[in-house]
Amino acid sequence: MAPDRSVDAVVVGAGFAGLYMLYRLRQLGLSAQVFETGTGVGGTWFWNRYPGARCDVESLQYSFSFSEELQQEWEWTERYPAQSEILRYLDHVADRFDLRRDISFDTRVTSAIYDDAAKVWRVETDGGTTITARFCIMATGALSAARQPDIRGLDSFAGKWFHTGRWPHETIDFTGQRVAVIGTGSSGIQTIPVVAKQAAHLTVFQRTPNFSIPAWNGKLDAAHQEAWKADYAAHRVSARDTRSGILYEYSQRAAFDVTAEEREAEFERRWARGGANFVHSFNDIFVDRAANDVAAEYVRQRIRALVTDPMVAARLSPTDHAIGTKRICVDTDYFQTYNRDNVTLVDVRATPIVEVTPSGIRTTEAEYALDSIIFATGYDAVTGALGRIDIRGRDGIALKEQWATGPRSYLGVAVAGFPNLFVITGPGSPSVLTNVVVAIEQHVAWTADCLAEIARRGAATIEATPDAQEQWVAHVNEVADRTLFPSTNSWYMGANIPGKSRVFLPYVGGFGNYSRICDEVVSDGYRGFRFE
Ligand code: N01
Repeated sequence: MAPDRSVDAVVVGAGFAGLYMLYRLRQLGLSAQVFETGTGVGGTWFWNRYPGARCDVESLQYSFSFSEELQQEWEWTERYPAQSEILRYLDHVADRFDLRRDISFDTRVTSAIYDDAAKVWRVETDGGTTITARFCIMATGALSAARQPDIRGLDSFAGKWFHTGRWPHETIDFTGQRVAVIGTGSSGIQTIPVVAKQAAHLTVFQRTPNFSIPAWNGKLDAAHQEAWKADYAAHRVSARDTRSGILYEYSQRAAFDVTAEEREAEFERRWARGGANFVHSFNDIFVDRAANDVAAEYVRQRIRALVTDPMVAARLSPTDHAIGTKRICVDTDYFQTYNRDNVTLVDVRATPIVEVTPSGIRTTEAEYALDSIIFATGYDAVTGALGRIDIRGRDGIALKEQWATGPRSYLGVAVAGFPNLFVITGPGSPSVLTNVVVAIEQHVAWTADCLAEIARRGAATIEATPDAQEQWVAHVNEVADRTLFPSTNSWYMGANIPGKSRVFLPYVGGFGNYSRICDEVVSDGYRGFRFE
């Protein structure tokens, strides 16, 4: 079929990644079309409107650095930004840089097929549009493909049900209702305390307890914001040199280099400061089980102190995984919420959910009458959004088939056999282990520079070589195997999706190291890539 239109680049997604990519494409003088499923910009932050939704990276760091004017003019109000504030920020970015005119909203890309003869990507949408583009850039997000577990009987439920990652736009008021939350990851842990305050009764269905550190969120001090902004560029440079793209206090000491009292004091200090900084208390927490155990035990001790009922405290205490190997949660009053009279914790590992009935949820032990069910059951992470698009490279090979035994990419941004395809924060890059805005800016800038290089060389395409890809995949796995991450059944490992291969999805070698590798690849004449 003849395409409706032809552009230089198609971008899929208008979240942080898609917006910045569009900005950079325009700077290169390239024509671009962005497709976005939502009716507005924001990506993950457009959809995650659940009560309590908030970022656990601090506002002043979880923001774009590419425009000095933007970072100076935007005023953050809280230490950790609420979803509504991030969305306002992204709306402001879209308006300020006049980005909307190249974005088609309410449009899902269904396929992207490479035409080898014409050397273009043929992109189709659910609205029936076909567009061709030399470059296809996937800005589809690592945590955007919401996962709804297949629980028998859900269709029969007479009440309402929601997924945290696909929250409706109207205000949902749970006042007076009997509400269930299924799932106790970051989303569940944020929404539970807020919903508990509204609902007549809240029942939490927990399969695996999680480690969580208090956020101690609050209003951002104006003087602090001003001082930070006075030195913004330098803060950004320092952040980019760290392991996770965030200015945490990364300890240089190992847990057993200090006495038990010093260790305890360090955990106390970090707990009092709040946030994910806690897991950097010592530099061996992610690699040494004994070091990890002492940090984990400190948190369990805190849970026991916060939760009045010792049985409930025990149920809330994680013992099946090393702290940090599932994404550490950051909360406001999470554990204390279980001291409320209107909150019940159900351990669905001990008494699994059998079915949803018209009036509620039935476990192997009891039936719970409900008006609403909230699924905080997570995502088909990192590869899920790509898997929902029919992406085919040379010779019609499907990305999904090529990745059936685990994703294979070069630097997490390019895939052998898929010329001129770029994946922003793809598998095999630091992505979800970092401040994702920092990771996005680095990938987008790298991609933009690459497009400029293609033009300079007068090349038609760029493509990762199979050898470079295999070496990168081996390196990604080798680095992961030096840590405790693969020991845990987490979404980082694809373990939350039935049938998904067990591979550690992101690159754990550290953001600073990773971006140096990307720069070296470039200064080495795009080592591992082939221009045609
Ligand atoms: O998802 P999750 P999430 N029956 O996969 C449970 C980011 N994020 O949306 O562990 C019963 O972590 C599942 O149990 P188990 C952040 O990176 C950031 O909470 O598989 N339970 C688990 O408890 C985060 O890590 C922020 O045994 C079921 C939960 O559902 C990532 O997004 C806020 C079940 C899913 O937890 C994902 O977080 C929110 C079933 N059938 C999210 N299926 C901040 O910045 C699943 N579960 C603060």
